[in-house]
Amino acid sequence: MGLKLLAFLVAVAAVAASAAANFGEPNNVNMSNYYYGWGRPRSGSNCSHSSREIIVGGDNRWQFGFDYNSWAFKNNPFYVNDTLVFKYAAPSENNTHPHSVYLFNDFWSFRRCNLKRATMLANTSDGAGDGFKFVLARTWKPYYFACGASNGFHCTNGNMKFFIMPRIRWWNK
Ligand SMILES: [Cu+2]
Repeated sequence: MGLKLLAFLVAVAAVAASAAANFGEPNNVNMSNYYYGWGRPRSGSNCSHSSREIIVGGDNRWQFGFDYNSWAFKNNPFYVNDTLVFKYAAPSENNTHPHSVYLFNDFWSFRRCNLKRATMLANTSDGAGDGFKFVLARTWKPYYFACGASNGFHCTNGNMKFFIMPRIRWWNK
């Protein structure tokens, strides 16, 4: 390696180190902290991140026709111990095709909206009031959600399906 290249690399490293120091906690930066902190916050640092409560669909809540696939994509990443809240009206005279929440076991059932082997998480009344809350408890395995109304019609034609692969939040471990 030429001396010029070496000097260049040292300069780049110095700039990167000072940049990292500027973004870190100002009173508490030394080289060992800096290296340990690279990529993930140190344990014991006062990060205020904690598990979140996320309303599925945001202001659109859980309804026919909203693009939940895009919603999930835009709201990534989701973390283990985050809580999803499904909000939808209970059955009534004006609501004759009420929503529900199902969990598929596998990708192909999800793709086809095949509810045969799916698990009902919430019935048509559970989404009223504060909504139905579901904690993302596991990781490395996707959750496949859908509405079960009209034998899968809301899933196939109403976009009421999405999947989430929760990540581990390192700084809570
Ligand atoms: Cu539905």
